[in-house]
Amino acid sequence: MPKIKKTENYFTQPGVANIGLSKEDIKTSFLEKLFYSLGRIPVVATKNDFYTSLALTVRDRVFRKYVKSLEQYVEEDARGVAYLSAEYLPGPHLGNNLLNLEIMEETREALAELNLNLDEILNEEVEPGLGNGGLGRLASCYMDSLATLGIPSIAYGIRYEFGIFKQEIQDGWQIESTDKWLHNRNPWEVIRPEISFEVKFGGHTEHSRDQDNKLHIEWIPGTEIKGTAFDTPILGYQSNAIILRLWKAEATESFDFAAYNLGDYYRAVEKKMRSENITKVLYPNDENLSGKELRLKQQYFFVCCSLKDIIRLHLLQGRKLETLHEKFTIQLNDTHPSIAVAELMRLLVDVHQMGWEDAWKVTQNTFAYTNHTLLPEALEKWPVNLLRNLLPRHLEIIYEINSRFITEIREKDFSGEQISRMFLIDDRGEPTVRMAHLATVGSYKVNGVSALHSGLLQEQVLKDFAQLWPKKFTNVTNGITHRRFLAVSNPRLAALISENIGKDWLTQLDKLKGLEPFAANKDFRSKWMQVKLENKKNLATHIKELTGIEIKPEMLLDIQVKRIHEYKRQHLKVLHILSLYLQIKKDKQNTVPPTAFVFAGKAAPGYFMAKRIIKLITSVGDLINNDPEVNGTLKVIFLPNFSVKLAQHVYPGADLSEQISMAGKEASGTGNMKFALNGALTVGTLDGANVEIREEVGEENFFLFGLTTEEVADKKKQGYHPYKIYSENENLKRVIDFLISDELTKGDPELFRSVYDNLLNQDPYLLLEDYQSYVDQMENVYKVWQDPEKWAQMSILNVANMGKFSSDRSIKDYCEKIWKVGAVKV
Ligand code: TH1
Repeated sequence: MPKIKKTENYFTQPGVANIGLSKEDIKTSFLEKLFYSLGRIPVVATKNDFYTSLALTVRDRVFRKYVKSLEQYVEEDARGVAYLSAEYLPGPHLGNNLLNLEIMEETREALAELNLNLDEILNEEVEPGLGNGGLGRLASCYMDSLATLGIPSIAYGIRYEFGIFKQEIQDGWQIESTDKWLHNRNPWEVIRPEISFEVKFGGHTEHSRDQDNKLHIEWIPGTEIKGTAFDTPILGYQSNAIILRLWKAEATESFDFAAYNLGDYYRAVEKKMRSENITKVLYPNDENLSGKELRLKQQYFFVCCSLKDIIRLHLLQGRKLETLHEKFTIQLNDTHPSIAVAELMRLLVDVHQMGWEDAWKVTQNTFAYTNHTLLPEALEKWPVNLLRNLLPRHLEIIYEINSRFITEIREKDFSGEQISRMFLIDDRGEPTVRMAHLATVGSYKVNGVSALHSGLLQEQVLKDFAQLWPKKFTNVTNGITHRRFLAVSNPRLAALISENIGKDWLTQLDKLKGLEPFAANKDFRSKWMQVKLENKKNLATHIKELTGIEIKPEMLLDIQVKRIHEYKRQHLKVLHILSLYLQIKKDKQNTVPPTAFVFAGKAAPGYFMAKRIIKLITSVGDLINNDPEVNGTLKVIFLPNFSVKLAQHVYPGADLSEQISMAGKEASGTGNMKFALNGALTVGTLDGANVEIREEVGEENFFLFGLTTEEVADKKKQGYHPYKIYSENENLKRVIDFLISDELTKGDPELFRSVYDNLLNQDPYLLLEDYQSYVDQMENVYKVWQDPEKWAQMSILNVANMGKFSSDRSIKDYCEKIWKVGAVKV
């Protein structure tokens, strides 16, 4: 060990590695990376070489922040958070790190002196698509805030070799291809070969008793694989850095040595490949179960590695396992990591010989669980038979937890029906384990992600548990990092804001409130709308590049970007667009302001209806964009391959944000916050966080429509008859009939028959019910749009009142309400 007591003593020595932040320092480091790390000279270097050199330059500086943070955490023996999530969507790292290091301009100048353009280099970055949508992006926003706020923390996940598929549109249909994000290597990560753990699967258990009649249970696995850590530092703003630790599956060293010795080389290699399969690919389903064995393997694999790592870190500090819950809290991001409850019990009881009661106390006081959805198809239930084959010991533990839990609740005042509803095992039909119940029983806190959703969680899905343990339940409304989604992605608006109210909003988003008086200032409004127009020009250029379609930046940009799902009702927007189209074509009435409707989002590859909806959008687009009678007024665009990177171009250019899910279905939504933060007005239902956004910005600054959650429930109880609505609303009837018309389907009458039939017969998400109220509210939107001063005022007031939706606030809520963890400032 070198004699360095504090890293600071090292960094400040003269002549030590250049990690300075001046323009000259950056230029020198950048060239050093190009020469010494890549072995390149500028004349032959590619754009990617330049990107990699800059990324490595920046990474050094981020790691310098990280080691300092780590040193402090260790010194203070601080209580910390471990965040377990099967998904992350960090987005491009480079721009965000430059902002957080406050060297954006220095870097721009350093590169300019080398005749290089920073924006072009930023554009080279391929983002890690290690998540499906909101849930993964939320985890990444939380990492930004954890780092910024100086919360001792580490985030664990899976290093998928192939992230979310790449979406192309061919002939109007979604076509998937693999996402090779590691293709050009990943300069942000560092492999940690020394941090690796064995993970067992299959086999059976053996029960025996020792002389003292103490029961010992041994799990004799069928196979073993190895998980190795890959660390990516995530830097906060002017602050600490934390680690995102992702596990990659590999064959164990000794793997099938026997087969190899026998000369069966190919079999050995085949087994190696099978081990590596576990972290090959992200399951591309958002809020829908695949129920596949490999998915459960992924979940257990990363949970097992992460818990072993947490225990290692705990013991490394010279502590006892009995105090694990005092030093660590582990947050479960949905039920995807919930097998952790059984795994921690196994590690404590079987491996570390702790008694069941003590182990259960530690476990129950360590975990906290966030629920992100009430959709029945997204509530994880693993078949008992699958668990028995894959994780036989865990199944025994789950049965034991179940039986002790039932004994406990039988003593309370619960009906037989309630008790069986609370079972961890659902044995109506094929027996399954209800993972949400396992997570709830095994945690000290359970939270939903918006006020509405947390309420519904306690009234519906986990009602009996909320009655049993009312204090266990709480709400933490989601938030977003305004640094990425305003400061980095919308520099024009960020500059205008800072010029007028200073820069404090970067760390205290509430300060945006200071914009409120400016809403009445005509000069400011004009600057505000000028910024928006510039952003719209940018977006228009992007749209042209991606789709070939031209739009005028003065048009109303009416945007819906999110995963394609029936409950999110992209097809309700389509019905509205068709009603406008038919008004122009059939009624010869053209009163709509020129509007471009922009959609983007991926459909799960196996989700028939979602893929049809994409085809519906693109077909309506083809019809409208190519019809000279309407294409001066309307444009319909589907942007392929929605990602964080693309999102950062979209939000700044939006005028209108579509948040139109059926009430009670969208747990929170976070896109809604990103749009409003960038000055878009929202048309939306009282769903998820829309409710709170509307509360904050004021009802007069929000375009509301549709049934409430309660009204939805009543309507369904009374018996819902979409056909009746259809036959009584002439305008709607014309729109629905158009879905199967030759004009739209171009000779394939079956093309949208499934959509048509679904709406007329079931319409489970009440599109027809909410249709008229939506169309009416859109009329109102158009009225306000015709009054630019009014629109500008509303836009400013929206931004001014977004303070609540910073992920800094969410993380502070988690710290206070759940984690009881404090900041360690460096
Ligand atoms: C989303 C919710 O749909 C969304 O409303 C919320 O804002 C977001 O989580 C963050 O809280 C969810 N995504 C998934 C993905 C899977 C399973 C459940 C959910 S809930 C795979």
